[in-house]
Amino acid sequence: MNFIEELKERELFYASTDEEKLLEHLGDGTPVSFYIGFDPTADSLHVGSLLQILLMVRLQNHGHRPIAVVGGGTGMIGDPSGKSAERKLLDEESLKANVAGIEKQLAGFLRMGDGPTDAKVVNNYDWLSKMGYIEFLRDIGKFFSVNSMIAKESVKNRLSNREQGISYTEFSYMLLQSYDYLHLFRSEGCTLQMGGSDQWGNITTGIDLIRRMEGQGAHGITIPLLTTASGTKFGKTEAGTVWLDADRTSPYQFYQFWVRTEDADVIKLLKNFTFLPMEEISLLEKALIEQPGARIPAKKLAEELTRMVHGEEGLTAALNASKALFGGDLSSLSARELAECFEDVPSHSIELSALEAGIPLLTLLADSGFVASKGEARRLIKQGGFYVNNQQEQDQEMVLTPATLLAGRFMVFRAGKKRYMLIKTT
Ligand code: 629
Repeated sequence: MNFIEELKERELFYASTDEEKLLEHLGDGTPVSFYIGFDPTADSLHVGSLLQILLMVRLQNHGHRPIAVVGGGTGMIGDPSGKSAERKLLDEESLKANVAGIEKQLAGFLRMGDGPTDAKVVNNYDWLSKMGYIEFLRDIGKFFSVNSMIAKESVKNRLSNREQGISYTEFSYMLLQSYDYLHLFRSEGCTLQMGGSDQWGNITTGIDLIRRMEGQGAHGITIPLLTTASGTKFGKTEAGTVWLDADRTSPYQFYQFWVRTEDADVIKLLKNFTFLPMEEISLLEKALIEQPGARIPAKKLAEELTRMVHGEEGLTAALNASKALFGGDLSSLSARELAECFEDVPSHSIELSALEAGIPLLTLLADSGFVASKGEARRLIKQGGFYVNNQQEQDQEMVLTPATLLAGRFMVFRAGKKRYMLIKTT
């Protein structure tokens, strides 16, 4: 199956330059060098950029050569594509940290090296910063017509909006991205640029520039921007963006994001984000209809992606943490995982020094408000419905000490199947 067919089958095709020529180019037996750019707006990529990284992996699997461009230069300017307001400029120090973070992540996903289909990561600051202004206006600017620039979607939207205009800086962004493509065409033999559908204007101006300066054709492919069936923004939770960096979004939170995918979205996301064969996805689609409550496809999606981004270890940690609210073993969870799992349950703080002296269980149960009185606490324990750290506690006279603490900081009370309280030490 050719690359375009594969993209279409996976609901990943939006538009391309001449499809016939493109397929001929990709199918002529020699590796094609292609690129996707990522501006360093944060020190980590997120699930939206993950789709683009996987797109590079897909084409690399077809025997082609990925070039991941980190926009150390373009990131200083700010792409107006898809943005309704002028961007805040990042200071140099954060920019530098962001470039380093993103470079590292990209290299982790792609098969890197010096072979003909091995990937490389480059930073456009390296060539854009060397370009002088006069030289740029003379040699590059001459090939751009302001008349057609103002007709591009990214600029048009901001011109028709009186409050949110567009600065000359952002207006110039498409010239820089076009120059990148020309530079990579010349220095790397790069003949294909891909991106989300918001990048169409920037990609096609680059192709025009290559045609006019080099007299040769180059290609472009865009994929759809991610949306959810319910119209919410993809890749966001109440806690904000879902990042690929484990320090920003833990493997547990990452797993939870995917496992909560709505039924209406899950099959599309399996096609978009996983490398599972289509036959397997069809079986999951069947399971969605035949066992609607079991959430088999969402679990599979979460499992595949957590493993892809955080490894087998990250997946195991996420699965263990996901069982915490269902009576699972808590002893292996980190302080962070415990805090995240029990984020939404009531909590009560105690002094570590008091715990060191020993606190009778009945006293803490009543003081924390977990039960209304010591009498109620006695009844609960006697009936066998009380758990400390998900282990049944039947001793009414038990005295709590730091030995009971999880990760040196927490205790978890539970009544019956579901009612929890997190005890924190201070
Ligand atoms: C220099 C910079 C280039 C080529 C591209 C770029 C970045 C590009 C951009 N991309 C978005 C980003 O960085 O702004 N001008 O956040 C983002 N991209 C992935 C997809 C996208 C796009 O990284 O292309 O469409 C999101 O899905 O918005 O020489």
